[in-house]
Amino acid sequence: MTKITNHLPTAELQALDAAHHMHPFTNADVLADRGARVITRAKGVMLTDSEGEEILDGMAGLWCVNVGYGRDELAEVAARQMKELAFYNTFFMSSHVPAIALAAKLAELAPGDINHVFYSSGGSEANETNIRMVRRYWDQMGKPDKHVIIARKNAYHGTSMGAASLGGMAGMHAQGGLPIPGIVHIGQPDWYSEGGEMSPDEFGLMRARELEAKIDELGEGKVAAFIAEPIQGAGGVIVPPDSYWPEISRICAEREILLIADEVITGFGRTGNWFGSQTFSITPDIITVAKGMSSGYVPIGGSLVSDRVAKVIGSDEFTHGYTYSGHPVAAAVALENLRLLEEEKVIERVQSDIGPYLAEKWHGLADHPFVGETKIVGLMGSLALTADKAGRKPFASEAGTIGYMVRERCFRNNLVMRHVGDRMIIAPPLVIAKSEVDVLIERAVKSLDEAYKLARDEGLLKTAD
Ligand code: PXG
Repeated sequence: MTKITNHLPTAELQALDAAHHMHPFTNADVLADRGARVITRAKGVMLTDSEGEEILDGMAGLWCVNVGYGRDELAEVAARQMKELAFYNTFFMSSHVPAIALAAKLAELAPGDINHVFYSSGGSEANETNIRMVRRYWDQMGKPDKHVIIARKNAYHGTSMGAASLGGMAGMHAQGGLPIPGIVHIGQPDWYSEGGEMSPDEFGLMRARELEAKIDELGEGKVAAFIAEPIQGAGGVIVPPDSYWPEISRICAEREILLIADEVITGFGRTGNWFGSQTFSITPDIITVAKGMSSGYVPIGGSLVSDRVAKVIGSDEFTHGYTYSGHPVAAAVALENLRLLEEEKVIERVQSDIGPYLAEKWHGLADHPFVGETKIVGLMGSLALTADKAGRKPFASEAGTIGYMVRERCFRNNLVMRHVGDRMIIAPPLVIAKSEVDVLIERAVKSLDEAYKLARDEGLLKTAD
């Protein structure tokens, strides 16, 4: 066992945590009963907990630690920037060097005519900006009726009022009176669960054409924008069929609506390019970014905006902004993170080396009796658990029961692999080594084997009919 830093015993930490700390998306009573796993430090792709256990982080924190943990370069830049200029705002005709330098770098990296950034502290805030920005854009264009935003079921765009409304998670809409007015949802391109007898491409076209039908139903004069993640992340790493994005692009080109690509997860190398929009040949007007922008070392996000939209928005005062828009420490760390991604050729490696290496092993899991489908793009992958490989039918048990069983086994086997319903998902740091990929797969197989036996013994290997 490795030496652990001096801190309270785990049980005491867990008791204080349960007594005072309200966790996101957590039933506090269950947490109090089981106790949180307390992570104390991390290096590369490995986490260490308060018991000294070493855990392979197959989720890069929360889809964000792209350059891996423990990078001195980022810590040093943060310390330097705090000493030089810890904070200044970007309101009232002020600016500062880190915000300026990062904006210029983002403009260089972003695709097409996307050359502007409106900063936030994370993805939810950036999507709040987007809602106000696209509505304001059409107001300024003399079309104040174009305010409706079309989003998708099972999308995740954050948890603030607007962002959670854009999201298509029923459980979130059920809390807090959501969605807010002017946001509507169409179906998601999840062929495995919803494609029935259609081929993936037929289904992809069908789901894309729901956008066209929705625009017609509402009237083009009412629709401001369509928002979508290139690959749904929190929804279960749903990779759309090949036919989907080209058809969405056709519809967006033919209709007068803005396209917002939410790249909070797919940005900064996750799919093997700087942006998922490049991987799928999407031409958005706005890109939502956060997470990998700073590799999660500091909170920062933003809306990357096209020349066309920025010109209109900039022609009058946009009454919007956050105290921490372009925070100097966050901006300096993000800039250094982008330097690391670029100079160490991390993204090229995802595309042509570690990505294909992981993909081959990941697809190998399709032979496991528990696995119905494997999907992976760059370093984000998912697998569908099943008791019926050919029929793609869901389990008879409540959705997520089996996924949770596998996740529990992973937890015990020191692998962070998440479940979304009965899909398992991974998104490791982009710097993961081949030997670490081997460990990830080994622990995943062990966990699948154990959970499969457990499910069989408990009579849970049954499909719903
Ligand atoms: N858009 C997308 C596509 C996201 O994945 C957000 C916006 C919101 O970002 P902030 O920084 O406000 O959290 C996200 C965040 C999960 C999980 O369970 C995913 C996210 C956040 C928390 C949990 O997979 N994604």
